[in-house]
Amino acid sequence: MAGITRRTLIGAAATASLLPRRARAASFAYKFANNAPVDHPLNLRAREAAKQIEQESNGRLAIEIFPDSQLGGDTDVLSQLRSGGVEFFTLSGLILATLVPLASINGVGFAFRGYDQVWAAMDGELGAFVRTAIAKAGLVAFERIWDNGYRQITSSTHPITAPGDLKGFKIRVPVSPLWTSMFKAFGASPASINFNEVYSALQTGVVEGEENPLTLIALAKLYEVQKYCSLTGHMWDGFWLLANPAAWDALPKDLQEIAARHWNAAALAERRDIAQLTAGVEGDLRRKGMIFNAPDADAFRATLKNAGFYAEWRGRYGAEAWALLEKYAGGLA
Ligand code: X2X
Repeated sequence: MAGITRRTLIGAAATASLLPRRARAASFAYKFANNAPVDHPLNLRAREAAKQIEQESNGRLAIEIFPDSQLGGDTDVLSQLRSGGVEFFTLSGLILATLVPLASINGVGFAFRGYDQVWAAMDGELGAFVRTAIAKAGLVAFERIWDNGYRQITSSTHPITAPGDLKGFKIRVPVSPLWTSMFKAFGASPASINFNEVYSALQTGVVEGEENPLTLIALAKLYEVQKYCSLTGHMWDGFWLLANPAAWDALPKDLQEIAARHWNAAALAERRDIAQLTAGVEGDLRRKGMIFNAPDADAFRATLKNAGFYAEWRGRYGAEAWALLEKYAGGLA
């Protein structure tokens, strides 16, 4: 009965004897954790979907959203999800890769040339291949991945205009082997830090820079502690919505259908929101004082190739997975 709260059980026990047998449908109160700011589209759409799920299920499935890493940093919440302390969690595939190595494949540097390739791959065979690996590791992943975005590098010390500017650069990266490997290939000094500690790590100068989509640089107010924004677009990152398998299996089929339908629709709506926000956010960040530059991606791709980065990761993911990536992104190594 993982995931059913004490409150629900006590409530159910108190009323069960008063109700005819048929009406004694179980009700479920589940938690949904994420690292995004309260006003990020992920949270707007998750709240909206949770409301619809509760209404359509006549209150049998109530989902409380915990935004902004309220339940802990990502690697900690991943443990809570696995143990059943949290029932739903959106997590970057690259961080999920600490458990499911294949899940970082969409983040291979400079692979996807645009959103057409991203959604074709993630809604197509590459995404299906990753979800199979996630299922084998014992977690439930919903079909539609949510958008985080193309990632850009910010810095308090200097803009990144060419690969050489990354040499010795103290950059925060999320906790993920692929991120660390990529920035090491550029000669940078990456430090693995969960998102809930990024603002203070930048503020206190523990690191000089970080990288994130423009929407998060704006919504998490990273512009307050960063000066430069270099539009490297060095990888695309998305959030898999995951469920604890025991909590998911405890739901009757009709509740599973309702939840899956609304979660997947919310992911598609969130993708549109991010596209809209991203279109206007650079202007907002400039007005807040950030200095932008747009370096040439080809030079970065060539540096990774020469460092053996693509060959190494092809070996780690395996030929089959790599062929699926290249099917959508084009030849890499
Ligand atoms: O930790 C980050 O930088 C974030 C919020 O983009 C991810 O979830 C990977």
